[in-house]
Amino acid sequence: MEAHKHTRKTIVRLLSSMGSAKEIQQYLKRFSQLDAKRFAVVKVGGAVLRDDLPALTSSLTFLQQVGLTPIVLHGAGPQLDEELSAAGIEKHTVNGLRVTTPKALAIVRKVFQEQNLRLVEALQTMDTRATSVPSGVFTASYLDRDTYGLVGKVSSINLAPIEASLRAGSIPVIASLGETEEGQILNVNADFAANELVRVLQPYKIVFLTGTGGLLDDKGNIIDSINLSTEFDHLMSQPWINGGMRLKIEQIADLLGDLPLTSSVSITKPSELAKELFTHKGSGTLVRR
Ligand code: X2W
Repeated sequence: MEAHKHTRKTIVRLLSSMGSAKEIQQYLKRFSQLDAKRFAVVKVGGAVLRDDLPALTSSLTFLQQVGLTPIVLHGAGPQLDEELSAAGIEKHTVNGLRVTTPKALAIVRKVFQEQNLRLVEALQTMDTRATSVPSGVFTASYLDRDTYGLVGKVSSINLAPIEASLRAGSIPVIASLGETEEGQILNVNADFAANELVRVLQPYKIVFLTGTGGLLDDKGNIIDSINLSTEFDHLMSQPWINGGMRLKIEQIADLLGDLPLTSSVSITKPSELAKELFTHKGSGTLVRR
């Protein structure tokens, strides 16, 4: 691995404002010992790319400077809303998924590519190695063509571009576009794509970066942690749990069931990524089973 820009000592000093030097060192050691593929998958929502790009790029830069390379997968929901609406295409979703017509797909492809390059270029401007992987990872099949149109579900994953990027110590930045065996590009929901990638890679940390920075309780406060084995039923019976959150928790529960017990899922915001990774207390919402 190439010489790091900061020595471990400087890093520990930097981080010690967040937690004790000892715990930070423990996490650094644990993460550096993992196979690169198994460190972390970070899913970045389109809203984060829109509203919080500087914090996102500095957090990812910081990880690279301590010798860690996360795998980044991003969405582009709000950007798609905007561009499709500007093109006069009305938004229509079923079960939270965007019904995608051939005319819409052309815009979906363009927007995904633009957003992908935007993040890669923002990283490269900070001298952070990042590789654009806008397609070629997810083989997909039609989810239900009659209902959703050109929307895919992941059927297999090609790790080659991700592995090549990791070998070079470069952050793979992946868009959630899929492609059928016949070469038809399909629109894939970025959370679904992230979940499938995680199932294949079995990483230690799975982090969803969102605008809210965690799951919110009835008073709008971030829930620190959820232990699914003891709290799932209670949580699901709460009247304030809305549809989107219910779906997210169900998806995470499902995902955790397919992962080793050492893996955890958290939802936080870009500026708190290091705190989430390197401190016991973490940040945002930690979900465990
Ligand atoms: C999503 C893909 C983008 C996405 C969409 O068209 O909005 C489907 O709904 P976020 O920002 O992570 O939500 N695809 C099929 O998921 O982006």
